[in-house]
Amino acid sequence: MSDFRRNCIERRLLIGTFAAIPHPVVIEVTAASGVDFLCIDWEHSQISRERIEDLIRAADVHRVPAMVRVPGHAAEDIAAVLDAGAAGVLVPRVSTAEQARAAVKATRYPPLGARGVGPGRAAAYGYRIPDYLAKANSELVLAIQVETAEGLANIADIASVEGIDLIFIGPGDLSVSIDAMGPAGKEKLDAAIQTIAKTALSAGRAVGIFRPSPDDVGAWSAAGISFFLVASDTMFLGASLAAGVTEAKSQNAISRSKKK
Ligand code: 3PY
Ligand code: MG
Repeated sequence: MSDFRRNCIERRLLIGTFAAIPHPVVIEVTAASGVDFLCIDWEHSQISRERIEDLIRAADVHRVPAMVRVPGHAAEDIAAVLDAGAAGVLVPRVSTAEQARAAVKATRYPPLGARGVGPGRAAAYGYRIPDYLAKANSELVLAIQVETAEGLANIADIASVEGIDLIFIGPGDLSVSIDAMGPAGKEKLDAAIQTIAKTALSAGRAVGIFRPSPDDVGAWSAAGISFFLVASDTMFLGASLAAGVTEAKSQNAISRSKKK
């Protein structure tokens, strides 16, 4: 089993971030930051299928596991990123046990699933297909996102699907779906997150969540959540730029309103 999958399953604290900028330099900078893993976001960015392979390659240079959030449930997309060498997949908007079973089928080789065999990068372009087939099912992480009212209602059935490693909570979509947006919806949203986490943990699944900042990672880890995707490369870049510019402006002795 890969260290990444073992750490996920054994619920060790894992801190990662989303990669939304389609350039290998950004992946290398992110990988060198100390993250435990990163997740290339094909759902909510303009990263192309071809570019994903180069981004995974850049993460591999630093030996940082790179998983990919696929745009939807298509088996072809899951196969494409795994063939490119992704360490796992994150499948968004899983709302039923049937959808969870389809994700398992697309991710795992027989007898667990029905993934097709191909000479992609993951199998050393065909040189090591038997080696890859022997280890893929035990090495690849399958995380599914529960982030809809329907998914919340079906969480017990979803979490019981064999072959799923991790239930990942998407608080943004969940808040919209259950009508719990903004400060007014915080209590309702937190209760829904707790329900998903508790149910998934008692079904033996690890639990992950997206947080826009690291501020409450400690609080959510106390609820048994072990896998965190904290913000994204674009969000960290924006926050860091804004803080730097604000600081530089605050130090400037020249008044902006001074007349010529
Ligand atoms: C959400 O919050 O909806 C997400 O998908 C976060 O990754
Ligand atoms: Mg979402």
